[in-house]
Amino acid sequence: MNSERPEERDAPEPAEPTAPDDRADGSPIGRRVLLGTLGLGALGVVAAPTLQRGLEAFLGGVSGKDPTGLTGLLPNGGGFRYYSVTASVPRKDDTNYRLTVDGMVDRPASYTLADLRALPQTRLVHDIQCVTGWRVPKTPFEGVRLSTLLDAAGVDPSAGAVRFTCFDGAYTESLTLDQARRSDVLVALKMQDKPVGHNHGGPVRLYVAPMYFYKSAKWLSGITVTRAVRPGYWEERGYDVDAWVGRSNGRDDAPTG
Ligand SMILES: Nc1nc2c(c(=O)[nH]1)N[C@H]1C(S)=C(S)[C@@H](COP(=O)(O)O)O[C@H]1N2
Ligand SMILES: [Mo]
Repeated sequence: MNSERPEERDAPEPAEPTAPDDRADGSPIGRRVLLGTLGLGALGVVAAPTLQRGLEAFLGGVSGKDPTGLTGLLPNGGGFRYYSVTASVPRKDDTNYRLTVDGMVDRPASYTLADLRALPQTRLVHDIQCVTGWRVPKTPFEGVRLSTLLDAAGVDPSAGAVRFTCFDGAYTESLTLDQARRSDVLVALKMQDKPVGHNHGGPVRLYVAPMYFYKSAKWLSGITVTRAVRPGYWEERGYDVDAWVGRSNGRDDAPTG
């Protein structure tokens, strides 16, 4: 990962679907040419806000360049970038949100938001670190420890991992059971002391404090206990399954958090 990535900057993003690499040297022509060859250039300009994500997710997949940083669209005051590998995500709320826990467990379960709020809540404050370089210091997350849900489900002794699925229909993540049982891994209902908003993966996202932010799956809908780790969305595209901040993905200079 080089340090020239535009997602490390706070400048507003242009409305046109140029890619980070194009903006880095001030010359968007490369990506426009690529869009043209796909026959999507004009459409991309008209429908930029929605289409950009799908396009860049796709282009990121073929270009192989820091794909987790390509879909950042809306820098805000807090320094976050919103990411989604899909063009749109359904909204879920108190009426229709469910989190299922299944797989190698004795007691599969389905939690509503009210169910999750009724469980003990843990608040953590650490720095957030995206693997592409941007970082948000001291960000509070609050929710139910993943270990609480795993204990409630009764994990089969021969299980070794946990797989996470999302109601965007595309993103997946995974942890080993040892990682999943850490006290700094949450099923988060709050971020920055507010309910997790839709763009940040609400109403419920995973929060894996010691790892790069791509582990923190947004729009969490399923927790499946499995025998072994199955690489997640970005991990099938080259990122480390063990995403410890500062110890993976070729970086050893990352700040703690
Ligand atoms: N479902 C889903 N979860 C996801 C992603 C995504 O595209 N889809 N992107 C990941 C990456 S690469 C990062 S850096 C963070 C971004 O979270 P934010 O949008 O709240 O800043 O979410 C992670 N979780
Ligand atoms: Mo990321």
